Amino acid sequence: MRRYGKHTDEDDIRSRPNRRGNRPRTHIRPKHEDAAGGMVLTVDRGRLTCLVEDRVVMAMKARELGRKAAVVGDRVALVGDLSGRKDTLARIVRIEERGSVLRRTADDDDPYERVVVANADQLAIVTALADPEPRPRLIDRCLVAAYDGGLSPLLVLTKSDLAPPDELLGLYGALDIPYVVTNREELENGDAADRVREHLGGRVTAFVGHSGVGKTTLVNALVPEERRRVTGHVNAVTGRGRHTTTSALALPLAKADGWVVDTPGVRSFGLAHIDPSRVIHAFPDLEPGTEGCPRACGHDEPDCALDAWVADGHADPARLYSLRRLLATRERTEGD
Ligand SMILES: Nc1nc2c(ncn2[C@@H]2O[C@H](COP(=O)(O)OP(=O)(O)OP(=O)(O)O)[C@@H](O)[C@H]2O)c(=O)[nH]1
Ligand SMILES: [Mg+2]
Ligand SMILES: [Zn+2]
Repeated sequence: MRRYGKHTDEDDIRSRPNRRGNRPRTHIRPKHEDAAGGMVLTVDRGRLTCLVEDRVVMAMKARELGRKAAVVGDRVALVGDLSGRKDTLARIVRIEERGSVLRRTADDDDPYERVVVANADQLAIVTALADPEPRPRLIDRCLVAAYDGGLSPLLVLTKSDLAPPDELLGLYGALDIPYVVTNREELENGDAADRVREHLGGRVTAFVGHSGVGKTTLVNALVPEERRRVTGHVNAVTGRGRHTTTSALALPLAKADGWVVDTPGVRSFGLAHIDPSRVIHAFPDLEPGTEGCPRACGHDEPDCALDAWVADGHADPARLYSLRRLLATRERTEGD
């Protein structure tokens, strides 16, 4: 598939040359032979910061795109001033088809779906081992969203200098999800970035998790100079004056070997858009146990086969508890 190629519309014979202020009078779209390919790095109200080749270019969406929104991670076609010089503004004339979409709702009963990031291949679920306390509930929800959106999960457990990872690894170790454990010292000597980087090559990885778990700290360790280059400031993470991230930001890894996307901390990861019958796919340790379930089992009924499966020692009871809690919250909010 051509992602960055030049683009010609076939139905634009009557449109005029695309001079400033000289728009075609019909619905016919102007020709964008000069369009260049770019990646949306961050969005601030109507302003989109894009990377075009190696230039950081500010852009706005062309009116012809209508209501379709470009989001972080989108591959777009741009025309106009692509110099990247101060006070220039390019136009986004096309949003390429998305390879994946990570969505969430604020809560399970919130009908408003937001796209967190487009085209991500991997979801790094960042959880601090302490400060803030780990909450498996959010991990489970992120796993559901990842599997549903076509992203593969990576578990990143931070702050092992404050608490040991054993309990969480006990819960998620059986899932065959790749994981990395990091701490303060390894952040400082570069080991944390190195170990995380082993999982990032050639992919677009979105970092999600509660506020304060260390997403930005880790992203900054992975791409030390990129944030400043793209946003013009460092967003210094210092003890008391900590900056909480307010919008998603995609940054290229060195040698064009993939991308990392820092995202704002979430309180919950609403799954209103996901069919409850798909939730079980995020519990691969339990899924084989559903073979003995009655048809259309909701997995919280008396004849659900999962109780026996867990009682026989095939999976951790805490995981069945997690599944049922997740299904129950989903159901309750759907009912009202
Ligand atoms: N002790 C310890 N502190 C850490 C570690 N990683 C990050 N921190 C600290 O945790 C605090 C929060 O880090 P951030 O990187 O801002 O967290 P975040 O996930 O980006 O938070 P939001 O942007 O609000 O979502 C900072 O004070 C970091 O210095 C770690 O491994 N160990
Ligand atoms: Mg942050
Ligand atoms: Zn069942």
